[in-house]
Amino acid sequence: MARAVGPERRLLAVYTGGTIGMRSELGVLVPGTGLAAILRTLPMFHDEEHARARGLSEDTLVLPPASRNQRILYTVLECQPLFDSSDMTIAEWVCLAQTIKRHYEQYHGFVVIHGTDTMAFAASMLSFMLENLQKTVILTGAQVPIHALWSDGRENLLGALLMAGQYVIPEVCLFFQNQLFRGNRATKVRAFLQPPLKGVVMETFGSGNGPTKPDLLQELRVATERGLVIVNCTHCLQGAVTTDYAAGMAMAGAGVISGFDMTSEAALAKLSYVLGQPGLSLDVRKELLTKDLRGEMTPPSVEERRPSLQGNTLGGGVSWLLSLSGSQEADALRNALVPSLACAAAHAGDVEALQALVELGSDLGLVDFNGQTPLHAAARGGHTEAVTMLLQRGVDVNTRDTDGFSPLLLAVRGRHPGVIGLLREAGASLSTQELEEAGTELCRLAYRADLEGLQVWWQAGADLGQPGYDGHSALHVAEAAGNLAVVAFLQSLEGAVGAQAPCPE
Ligand code: ASN
Repeated sequence: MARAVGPERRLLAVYTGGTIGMRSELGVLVPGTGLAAILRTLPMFHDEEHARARGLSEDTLVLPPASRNQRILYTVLECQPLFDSSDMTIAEWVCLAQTIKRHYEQYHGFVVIHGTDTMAFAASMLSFMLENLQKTVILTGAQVPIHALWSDGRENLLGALLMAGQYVIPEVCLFFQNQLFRGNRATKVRAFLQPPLKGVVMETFGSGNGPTKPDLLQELRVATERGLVIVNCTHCLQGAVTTDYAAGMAMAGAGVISGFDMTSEAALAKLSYVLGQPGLSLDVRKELLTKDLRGEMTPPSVEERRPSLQGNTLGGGVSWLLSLSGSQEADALRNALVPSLACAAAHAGDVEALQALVELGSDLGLVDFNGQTPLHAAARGGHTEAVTMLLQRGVDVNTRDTDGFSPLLLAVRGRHPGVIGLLREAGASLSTQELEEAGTELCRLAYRADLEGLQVWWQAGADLGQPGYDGHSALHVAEAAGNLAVVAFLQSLEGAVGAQAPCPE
């Protein structure tokens, strides 16, 4: 990937349809024409003054300056007909590839505006069809129409235009939610696992094995850390979910609960039953799911239960460290390994392992390769006992990792109110950078009526009136989306917008 040079970069934006340009007709969303006309009215997509001064043709739009010496000009080519991408087939993607080929010489790069349902298929197809590609091709789209008050479409399309305009990436890429993916390495999973979903039954292969793609496992991990309960059932008619394979172990490592030999039907009923029980903690619910309640499953006997790999590795690692003799080399090795081991122990909530490290004379305030202390790891994992222990040992509550994130921010992301409370009492506060970046996230939560998500930000001391990237506040977004509970919550905060959770004494 190289930075593109030259004062003007010309892009072709091929608009194939998708939610980004859809309109509501008789209560359903249908592909909408005239995307270029909408973009022309949005200052973030068109600098009319510059276009006039430069005498640009009617069909050419120009972005406001993103860098001092370069302008990105683009033309929207609207396909006919426009598609909901679930109606697109190989024939349409061949047509799309031909369109890019026809205009290849005229433009520096290409943005394909596409529905999200089959965007990953389209990107994969194009990556094979566009042979010897020397220019950037980026697909993007949205979950919400671009003309709505809050829409991810504006961020996505602007990001795609900027990436395609400013960089030469001779590949088919996909840009979504601030991330650039290789086109044939993307999968649509995002709406999946998001609130208000509380539980999921997953059907996997063989003895509970699934793909071990790091991005998929990361999505699962983030969801389970946020409190989503995921039960893993095999789609095979016989046998049970085990951790015999690395692929199965990866699922367990991501916090997915084994459904052993339960049928998916029983798992769904049990999950609904357990989640519906009032007043239970998340841990108790998870525990119930692994127990045989009505003869629905055969949990392994105690002897069969193997300690988790994490436990083994940690326990083994710590005792091995303890056994190292005091030579200079051994000490150096120990010092190098301690921060990572301590973070792993903290992430697993393994207070005993942390204690063993302390007895070894280790400093639990040291940072690992990501600049994280064990407090980051324990906060992210939601382990109040480990957090308490680390705070008592004087680990700095406001250390920022290499991304600038504090333990408090990780606890907010993981939605761990208990940990947030402890960190705030110990004097943790979100940095200006963390607070500024919260605005867009708050709007997203308000749009999704995710009250719990907003509450943890408030508990962490964020200003819930912080505007998102387009200047709207969470309250505006909640009002426009008709999310009354969120509106009531935001208004109930002292002074409505702008209120902050009091910092504990
Ligand atoms: N059904 C839409 C499509 O794929 C979904 C979207 O774009 N978000 O065209």
